[in-house]
Amino acid sequence: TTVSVHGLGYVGLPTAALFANNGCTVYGIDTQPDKLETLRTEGADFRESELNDYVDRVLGTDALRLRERPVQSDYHLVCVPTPFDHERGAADLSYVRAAAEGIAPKLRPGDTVIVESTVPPGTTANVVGETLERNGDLLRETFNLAFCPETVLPGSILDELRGNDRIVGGIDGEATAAARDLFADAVDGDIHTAPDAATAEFAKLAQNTHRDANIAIANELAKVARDHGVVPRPAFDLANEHPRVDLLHPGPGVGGHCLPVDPLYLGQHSDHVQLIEHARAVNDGMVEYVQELLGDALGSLAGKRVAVFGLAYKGNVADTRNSPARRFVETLAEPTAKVATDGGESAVDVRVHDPHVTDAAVDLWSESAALAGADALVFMTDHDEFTGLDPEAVVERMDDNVVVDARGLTDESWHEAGLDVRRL
Ligand code: SAJ
Repeated sequence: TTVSVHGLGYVGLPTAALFANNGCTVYGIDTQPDKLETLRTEGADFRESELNDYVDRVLGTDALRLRERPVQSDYHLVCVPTPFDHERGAADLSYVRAAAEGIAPKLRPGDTVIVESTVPPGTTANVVGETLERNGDLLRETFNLAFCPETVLPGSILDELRGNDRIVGGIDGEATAAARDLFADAVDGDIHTAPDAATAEFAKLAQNTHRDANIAIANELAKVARDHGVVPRPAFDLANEHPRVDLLHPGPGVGGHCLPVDPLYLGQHSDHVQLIEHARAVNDGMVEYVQELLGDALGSLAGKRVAVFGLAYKGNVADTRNSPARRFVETLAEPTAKVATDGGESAVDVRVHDPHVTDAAVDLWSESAALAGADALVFMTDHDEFTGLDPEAVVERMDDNVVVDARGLTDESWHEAGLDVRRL
């Protein structure tokens, strides 16, 4: 079986390796020559070493060949980005269209095109189907077209890629069966067939919307708990003792490139997204709430030095896309965050420390330099490194003693060390 994977990002490249490691001949296609060159010379560069080995094992061999342009294949998998265009309030499908335009002239009767990129319901049948038909010689009935969403969790991509169940939905029964055959051979999870492509597209968006809304209820309950003088997390643990209750973790908001945008795709052709939109707003508002906690604890932010621990969007990853921590740092550093004092304006001195992030546009400090002389320490990401911190050593380095813990990393010992901890 020959498989072309279009788009070699964090989903496409591991997916290409999956099929190459399972006996298929795979063409990894990416329109960026630089990316291909880097892959050829340096190999995979994920933060998951097992995944790098898994990719590197087949990269550059006959099993996984890198190409800049589409080639003929039994299967074409589309794994390109579909960012949300906030100005238009719609998904940007230009990369999906471009991939389909490239595939169309190579398509033979009986070949199968599978979309993996997250898209608004209807995109596979309409946008991709029409683009393939318009740019090639084949009628829709002669090739197979299906949607099969990726569900890998950044941080455990390899395990999830091989182990997760998959949903497949074709534009007809034949397409569903063809897509099912491909994945059934390669993954350990079950394959669930959807009645059509739009249902599969919807199911993917429903998964991330469900998670986003559940984090929103956790965040709202955490704020309400604090209003009642109740510390949220112990209260949540108790509530979760009930067999049908499963509150998620409150935090400084929801980042990454999936949860903050996927729910918005559902609003593209529907006027019934009230709770979904509100959940988004609650999660986005958490950055401001953490700032309020900090302001309340310090009195005034003017001229204060604040150590921010964590810039990544979640624990143990290096990714800062849509990160609440990044937004928090940017707003603290903004001129509006400067508070007028007698001598004029005095900015907040923000020192960010993140042991995972390397390529940030934000200046990064070592742990000890960030803490030195700090008035406050704010935990914005739940990296493992932070749970091991010794509160005695922290209080020693700091000037003042304020800790805002937006991730539930501190326990009683932080209070006992003399720190004024504000916990979300
Ligand atoms: N978060 C909380 N509280 C929680 C859980 C998460 O505040 O209890 C925050 C995280 O800190 C982070 C954000 O939510 O900022 C998202 O993190 P995540 O680990 O929930 O999810 P992602 O965005 O890394 O990956 C999600 C996953 N979707 C689901 O779990 C339903 C993953 O399986 C998908 O493949 C991925 O989106 C995707 O590509 O769509």
